[in-house]
Amino acid sequence: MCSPMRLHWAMFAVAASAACSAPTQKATPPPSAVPTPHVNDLAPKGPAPAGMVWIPGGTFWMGSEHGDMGDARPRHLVKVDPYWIDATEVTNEEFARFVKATGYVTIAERKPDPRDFPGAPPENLVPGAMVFNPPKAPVPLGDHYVWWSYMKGAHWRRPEGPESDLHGREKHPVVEVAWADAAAYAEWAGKRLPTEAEWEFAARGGKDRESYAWGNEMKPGGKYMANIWQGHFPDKNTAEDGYLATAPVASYPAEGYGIYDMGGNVWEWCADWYRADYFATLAAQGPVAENPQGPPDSLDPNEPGVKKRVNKGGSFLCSDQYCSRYVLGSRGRSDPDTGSANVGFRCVKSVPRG
Ligand SMILES: [Ca+2]
Ligand SMILES: [Cu+2]
Repeated sequence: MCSPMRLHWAMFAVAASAACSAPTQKATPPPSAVPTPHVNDLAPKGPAPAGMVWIPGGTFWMGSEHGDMGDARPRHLVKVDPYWIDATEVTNEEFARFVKATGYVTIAERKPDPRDFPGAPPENLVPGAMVFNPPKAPVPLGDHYVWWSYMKGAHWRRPEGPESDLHGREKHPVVEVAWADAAAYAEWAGKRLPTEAEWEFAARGGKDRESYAWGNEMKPGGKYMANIWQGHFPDKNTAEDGYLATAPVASYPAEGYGIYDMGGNVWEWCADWYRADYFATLAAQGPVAENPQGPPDSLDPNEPGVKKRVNKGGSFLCSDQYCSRYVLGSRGRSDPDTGSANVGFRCVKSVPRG
């Protein structure tokens, strides 16, 4: 746990990323033993659960060699079993149904327990979440607290704080949810959070090592394919793609498997703990990692004191100037106890074996 006034947003601190030096040693098996990436030729046994899409599973190259994203290296082969995945991010109206049915109170709405934050001044122990608070002029990109702040009274129903509401945003992705809130929703829905491998396999849409969920071209035909950031980050958002902040889910074309918003809009919580060296560990263990569930613990070398969960997909704040995490295979991470204005989730469902 961490102090609510000292929240951890290293996933935005890419410019200062010392995490990008993961070891890249890799056991090289003889060529004949290297499995071929493929998508299973497997049809579902029953009808699709409402709002979900069939992912047949298979073997794929996971990770990215893009830029300085050291934690996304090396590319390594991963095998995943079939599953169902939500076609869209979980929306505000869907999350509202869960809250209404269960009376669930999200972490951002709960008063922090002083025992979890020894030494924190009492005035800081107030419920809240992280909001994006852009500066009026260009700023150095080394300190993300310049544009992120902890807002008292911000939570999923009031994403920008007490004065805000969800009017007109029923079909936008729910945000300001902590990891446990997302997991509680998933359990209620008879689903679960995806592993990082399942998330990335689905985002790749059956294609091999493409750059984006929609292909290799950033703007095919000059059109934006995802809700990301245009303009000078973080002071000038031109919203050339139509949206300043979140967009209603499925506002952009469907990607490979018929799912939406796997690049941009909001980051999505995955089940896995985050370790910067996890891909290197898997690559060193053998030619194919089978259904990886994430490391048993977390280590972000930038913030070793904070255990983090994996986020995937980037958000409406991602741009090529700062954090181009809409690139397939890239990784984000954040403190699971904290909600943020640009982090949501979607769920998956396992397929019974046999
Ligand atoms: Ca945008
Ligand atoms: Cu980003």
